[in-house]
Amino acid sequence: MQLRGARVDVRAGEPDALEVEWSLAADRLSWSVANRSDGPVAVAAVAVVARLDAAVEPLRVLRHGYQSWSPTAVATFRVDQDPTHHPGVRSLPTGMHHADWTPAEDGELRSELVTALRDDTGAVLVAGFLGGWEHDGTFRVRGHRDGSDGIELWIEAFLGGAVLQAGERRELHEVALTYGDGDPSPLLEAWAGALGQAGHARTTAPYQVGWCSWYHYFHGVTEVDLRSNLALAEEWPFDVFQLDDGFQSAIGDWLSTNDDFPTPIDGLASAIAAAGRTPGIWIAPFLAGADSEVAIAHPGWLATHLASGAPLVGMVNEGWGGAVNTLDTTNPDVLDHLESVARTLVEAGYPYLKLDFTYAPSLYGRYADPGRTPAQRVRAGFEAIRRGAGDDAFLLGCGAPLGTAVGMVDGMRIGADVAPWWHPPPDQYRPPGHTGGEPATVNAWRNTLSRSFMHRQLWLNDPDCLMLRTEHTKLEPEQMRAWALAVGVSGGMALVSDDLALLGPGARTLLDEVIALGRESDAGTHPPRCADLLESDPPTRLATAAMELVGDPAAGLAHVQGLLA
Ligand code: 9PG
Repeated sequence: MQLRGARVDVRAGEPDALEVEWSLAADRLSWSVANRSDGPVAVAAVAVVARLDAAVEPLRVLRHGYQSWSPTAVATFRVDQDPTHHPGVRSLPTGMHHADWTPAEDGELRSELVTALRDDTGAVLVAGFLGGWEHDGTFRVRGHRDGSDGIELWIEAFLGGAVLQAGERRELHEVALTYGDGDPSPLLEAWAGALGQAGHARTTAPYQVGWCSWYHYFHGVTEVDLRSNLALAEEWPFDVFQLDDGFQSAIGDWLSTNDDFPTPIDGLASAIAAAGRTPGIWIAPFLAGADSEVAIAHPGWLATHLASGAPLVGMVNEGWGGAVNTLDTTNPDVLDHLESVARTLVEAGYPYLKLDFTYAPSLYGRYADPGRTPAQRVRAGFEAIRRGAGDDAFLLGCGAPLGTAVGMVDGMRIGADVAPWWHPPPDQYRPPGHTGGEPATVNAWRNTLSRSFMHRQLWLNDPDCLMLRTEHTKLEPEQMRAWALAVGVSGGMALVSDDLALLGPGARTLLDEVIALGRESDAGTHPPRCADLLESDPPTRLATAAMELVGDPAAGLAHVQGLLA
């Protein structure tokens, strides 16, 4: 497989006003875009269209998802479709899973930030952007426009309509190209290492063991629940004790609690610290409900819909009473506010912050500074939070466009939410065309295996929580165990999310097993590798030097073989 530069494609208000300088070497694309006109130009995307010569089909393509929850797995060119190529697709629920939420072309496959291609001879190409904070990067595999049966690889810098002023030139993130044979894992690791180096990735936090309130109590959590689990935690090896969604007085008002939490946030942190645990707390920093004090006091802080001028919806969530809006992270006052919220939370006693729904400012809309790309808007929010939280805080990204957060977060959710079921039940909401991003343990399994190469190259992978209970769950005991083993072998963060009162000695033994597997994997010289990454969706295998997880994700069964089994 060889890549030859062919041409440039620009999507912009005035494409002829733009000059793209590019050089495509064997191992790297370097490029920039400039506005050569005497007026502003809005730029949607700039692409170098390369020919993929001598690829023997069928061509396998790793479709890497845009944000934490977006499914990442193999697809076959000319067989599979992009999920947006589906009737009934609506913008928000599917748009949150791509940089560019306009539907893909018929037959095109796309991958965000990085991709791995393997042809029928076993030849492998891994292509990955070496940055994700100035703009997003998307790979599109397409047939030739001329109707010949060749293949094009579009390497696209997505600027999302950012306005370039007259004469303005922007460097675009370089793209690394590497070639191999068979298993793409070493190349993916090397790319992640190079991106991590370019972005000063935070990869040295200790292995994390903890408790999280979400996957048993969900929105209904109360202070009584928090304190009763804290009282039972003495027997458990948790460091962090993290309160999730449900404590806040409103989405956007993170410093005040609701009626189910009579104690203010600093008092809750003191209670956790007094029990010898590190207090952690969840926020969705870039969202604000219409009923929040922040939105009422500062209506001008919200991003807006381009057409209607109404506040820009960032999420629709039944547990929050419906739609909530998006803060404008190009407004300096908003950034000051975010910095202050983070500082206040750390000062209140929370050195661990889970930052959720952070894709929101990437959404298409009107923002105070039209010159910022979607990636820059998200990045600015992360930077403000890091400024406020300080260098020592552990920040966990969630719902995050992955490339925007390198160097900002210590941990990153790399898959969909687990749930107390393996496959999504038939009545669970699934965005049309988009399966694999909705809460279900099989969806967490998929990305835990397929994104394993990021662990300790870009951050600590957070595969999502363990659920060890055998009541109040639709997970079969074997499924609960299969997921726990995957978390262990991944080497990623190990957080329990049960009412501890439901757990007996068996759960404790399993957690100890997970931690032993996890510490062994986490100490390896390279991240665990997924042998069937380009063969199976979901993948079934994940190996370190010492052990291998072998699973049947259709059934939710797994075992570990090797030294520690
Ligand atoms: C709290 C939860 C937990 C969880 C997060 C996130 O696509 N969705 O509709 C969707 C909703 C919620 C969600 C993920 C996806 O969960 O991942 O750990 O913190 O928020 O509300």
